[in-house]
Amino acid sequence: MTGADVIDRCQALARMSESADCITRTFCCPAMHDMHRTLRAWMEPAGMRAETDSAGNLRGVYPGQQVDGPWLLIGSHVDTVPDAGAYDGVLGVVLGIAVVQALHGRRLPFGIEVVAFSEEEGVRFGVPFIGSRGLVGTLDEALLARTDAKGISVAQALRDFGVGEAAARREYLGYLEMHIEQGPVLESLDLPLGVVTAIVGQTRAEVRFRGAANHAGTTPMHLRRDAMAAAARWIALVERAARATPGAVATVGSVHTSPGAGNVIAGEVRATLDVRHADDGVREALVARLRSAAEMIAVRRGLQVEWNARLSQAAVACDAILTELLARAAEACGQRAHRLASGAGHDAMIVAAIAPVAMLFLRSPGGISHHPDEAVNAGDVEAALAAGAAFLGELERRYV
Ligand code: HGY
Ligand code: MN
Ligand code: MN
Repeated sequence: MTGADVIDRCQALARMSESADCITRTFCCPAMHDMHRTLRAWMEPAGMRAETDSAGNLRGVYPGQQVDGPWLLIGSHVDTVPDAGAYDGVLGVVLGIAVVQALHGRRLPFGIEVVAFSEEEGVRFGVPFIGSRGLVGTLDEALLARTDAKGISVAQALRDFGVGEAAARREYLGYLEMHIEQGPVLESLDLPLGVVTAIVGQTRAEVRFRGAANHAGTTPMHLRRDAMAAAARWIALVERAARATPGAVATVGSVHTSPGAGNVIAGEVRATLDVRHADDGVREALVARLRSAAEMIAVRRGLQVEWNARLSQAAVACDAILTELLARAAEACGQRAHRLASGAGHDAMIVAAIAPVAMLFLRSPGGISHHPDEAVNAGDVEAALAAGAAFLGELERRYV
């Protein structure tokens, strides 16, 4: 396959959406059925047996030379944020299939499993990594019981989707995730590829400010308990505190207000919080500060605040040996393997609990991601494909 073929496949998958006018594909949505059907139709001619596991992940199994040999896991996620681009996650799955297809049926000393993780973004249930948690065995009862905005639980969503059995437990020698960088670093260096050294840690939470809804015309300013005004004050403070913490990023990306009318004081505001830093201690200290700031603002204004933790994911280092092999593979294909950390979260963070992980980044034109203008260059995809194939060669030399 060429780089352009891979891009065409990503574009074909982008048409599978919950929305008619943009790309939105959340966990177990109907469009995910089309997605699986299409991925299966690509996996099977490449020599893979495709199966859906109990967490809704599609797994393409390409056995190795020995029945009981180790496995290399390659993949990424196929869910998206709302109004997404065509490449975040999907590209890594399509590239994984292409790398296997390029073997033309040749068996390696290890099997390969290409995985399309069902959920990574945390959009539908507020908690990310449902797919990779399923694969590593940490999709627990509490997470299965979590409900979406319509009151449907994760377990029910999986039942409604019609998932398969728990997949056979495999021993993985490693996990390779190929992903767009989603930032400007590689483009600024004029480099097609990069090798990830570590993925920063992240905290996600939902913060609820509860005040009192009342008439916007008759309630004097000093007698209000305005949840919106409190939330606004806190959001401004989130930005200030993150700016004052070198290396930190903090985002309030979504706010729901109720009752939500122009002439009613907001009685309740639910805000999301996403905080990231390479140093877990710094991240935790910043989150603690933001939490006490929310409490102070609420107390001063006679409101209640509720802090619902959604995720506290430690920073994860990529495996030194696999990363070195990946860099060597990229260099053997004539690329400079620039090392960089990932500010975005990836399934590799979760898979790292059961296997050494390595990540290859592809340059993101304009540094744009989580946006419909997300793009990738055909030449860079071709370079990634070559590096992926060379990585299999590096592993093969180690495992014979
Ligand atoms: O939010 C993230 O970092 C990733 O894109 N899911
Ligand atoms: Mn993403
Ligand atoms: Mn992603």
